Amino acid sequence: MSHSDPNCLFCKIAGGNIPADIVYQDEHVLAFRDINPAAPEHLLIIPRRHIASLNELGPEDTTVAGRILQAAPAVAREAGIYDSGYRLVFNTGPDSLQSVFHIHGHLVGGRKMGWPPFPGGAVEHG
Ligand code: DGP
Repeated sequence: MSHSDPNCLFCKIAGGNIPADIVYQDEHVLAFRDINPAAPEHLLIIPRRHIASLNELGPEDTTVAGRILQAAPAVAREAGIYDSGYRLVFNTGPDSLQSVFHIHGHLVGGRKMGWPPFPGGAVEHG
């Protein structure tokens, strides 16, 4: 399987074919500012390799999955929220409203957040 999908927006950003405000990059991952920020600081951390979602992570992706997590503190430092705190969210599948099918961790911070993270807070089944 190819490591890049020519139709994937985030593969195009990783390949330098679409501009982005990149704040961190290394051999395995890059991080750039979300075009539609949901918090004062909102970065997306993506693997260079095309993986559609957490549901498609395979055993061969163990290293890159770890690299995404390991990049988070460095990205938070670049964004100035290493000490104040941040949250890392991976929307996966329809209920989460995932809209770009190339794994990305939303690293958000720069303000006090609520928990639970969804409006209402109550657990509703069905
Ligand atoms: P999700 O809904 O979890 O799949 O998040 C996708 C995010 O990607 C969303 O917050 C907006 C962001 N986004 C979409 N298109 C672009 C783009 O072209 N550039 C940047 N920087 N962010 C984008």
